[in-house]
Amino acid sequence: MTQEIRIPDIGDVEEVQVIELCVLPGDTVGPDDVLIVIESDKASMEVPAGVSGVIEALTVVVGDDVAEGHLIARISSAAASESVEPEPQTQIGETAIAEPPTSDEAPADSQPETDGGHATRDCTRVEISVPDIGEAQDVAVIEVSVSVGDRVGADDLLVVVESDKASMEIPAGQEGKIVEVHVTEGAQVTEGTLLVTLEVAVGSDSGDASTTVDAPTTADAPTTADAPGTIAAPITQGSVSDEQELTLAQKQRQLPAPPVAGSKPEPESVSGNSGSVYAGPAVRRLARELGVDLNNVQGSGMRDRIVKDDVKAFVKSALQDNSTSTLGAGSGIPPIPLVDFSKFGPVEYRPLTRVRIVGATHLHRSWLNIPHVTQHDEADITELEAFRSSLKEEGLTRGVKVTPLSFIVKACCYALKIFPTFNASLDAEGKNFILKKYYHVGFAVDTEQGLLVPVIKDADQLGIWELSEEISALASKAREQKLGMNDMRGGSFSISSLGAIGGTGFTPIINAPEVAILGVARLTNKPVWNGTEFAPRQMLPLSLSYDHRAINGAEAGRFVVHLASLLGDIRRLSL
Ligand code: CAO
Repeated sequence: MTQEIRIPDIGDVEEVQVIELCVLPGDTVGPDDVLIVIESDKASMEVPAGVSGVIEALTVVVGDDVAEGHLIARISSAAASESVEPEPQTQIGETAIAEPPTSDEAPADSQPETDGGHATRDCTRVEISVPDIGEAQDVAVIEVSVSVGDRVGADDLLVVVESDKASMEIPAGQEGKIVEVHVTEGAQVTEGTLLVTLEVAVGSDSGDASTTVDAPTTADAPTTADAPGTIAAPITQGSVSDEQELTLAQKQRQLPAPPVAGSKPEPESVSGNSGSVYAGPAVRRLARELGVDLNNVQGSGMRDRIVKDDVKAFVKSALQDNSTSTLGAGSGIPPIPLVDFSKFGPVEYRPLTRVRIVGATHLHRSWLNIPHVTQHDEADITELEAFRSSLKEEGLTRGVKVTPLSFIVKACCYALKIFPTFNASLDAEGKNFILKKYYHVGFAVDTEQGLLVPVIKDADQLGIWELSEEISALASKAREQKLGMNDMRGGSFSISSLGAIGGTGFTPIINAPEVAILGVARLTNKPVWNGTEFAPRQMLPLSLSYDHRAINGAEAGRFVVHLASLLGDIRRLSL
């Protein structure tokens, strides 16, 4: 028989939009399986099938505007029925468009046709009571995990009870909908005390031998018209002493012994972590699924027992912490705690410029992704400086200032040709070098807005005058905020020169995805032993940071020694 599934009562809202299709034609669905998700400007709702069967056709697509009664799907089902309006399920944390119908106002086809208040045409009510609890006379209800209207699966926890020796979880044992909850937390109960009334589809496994699991049609279904099925709920038990003979209708899982009043619960292993936690199997299962270490969760139940809501609140709070902290989180990196500095003295908030924010992200990414090592050395540039001085006059005529940087760029290009893996990137899998056959050298410029790295294209093909002009032009453009994206793209190696400022060495951060960067510190006059005597030499500190995944220390050492030798004898730059 084909059943037509329509949009249910959506309250005051006239039209909602289909935002998700959760099934495809040919899919087999159960009553609780969601067919589509609809959304108004206030809430989203899941629309379940309401019946079991196979999807014949979906009659909506994502983006459709639909109203109450609109046909969603046709389901071929063994159960005889006419058009079905499934009960909407409101998503967690969102406002309902329409209140979900209570058991008394459920849609026509799922509404029990009462006979004596309990029997239905295709549903029946099952009373779930405290099962055999052995010798324990009275046990306390320490957790009620369901409310009226909740849909539960067979494994879903209804109630947790606790004696002075053990705690027991009482699951539903079958799929259905909670229509009455008869106990509250703290209540004393004993074997046979009525806990919950569940409405279950006839044909589902009620635990009653007269109910047939595979009998979906009304005609085949056994009638339970005169009395509600009453079953003792299956339980999962805690560390019950041997003399307690508990009847366990279903699977048994170990619970920690409940704490003696005022004492801590027994330690229990959670996901391989030892810890003293007081929580039942369902909570532990949820914690395992979400990767939560229960040792970190504060229980809000009786005697600090951890309940499901505590685990959910813990996850929510952890997610919020990660998304609000700008100081680093995620990837298992503990975030730096935010401190209210105004408690210690006056403070001022000054926003970072966009250049700084973008730069910070880039630097952070590189630092976190690349194992950096820095190799330090010194180049004797006494002869280079003498030559540079000799160019000063000509430079004035040309209107170009030649600084050590132009020679350093030139020397780097030479060294990169000898050591091609420094003018490279690693591929995504880290299994190949991508060797670049061009030499585009970026250099850091300190601007008011922050650090910018313009790129000298084909630096290897430029002479010292041209390099000096290019450096000066790009640095001016950077300081005037006139650099275009093209001026900063395509670098294959970078240089950061702090020589004009000072310092004896530093660790520059690699300009990823490049694999190396040269830091240059301030030139100093030093006495250097020449084999016979100490002579004053102009020594330039070099600091090469390299990606240790791509470059070995020995290679880095050779690169820097070679670079220093080129700078030490610039005649070699013409070879
Ligand atoms: N040792 C000693 N003096 C040096 C030197 C060094 N290593 N490098 C440059 N100088 C001298 C220059 O010769 C020049 O002296 P004169 O005016 O007497 O000729 C003076 O310092 C100023 O040079 P400059 O800064 O104008 O030119 P530059 O080519 O050396 O540098 C630039 C250009 C754009 C790189 C530089 O101005 C700059 O912005 N540097 C900062 C880079 C930076 O912030 N790096 C850190 C990034 S990572 O955190």
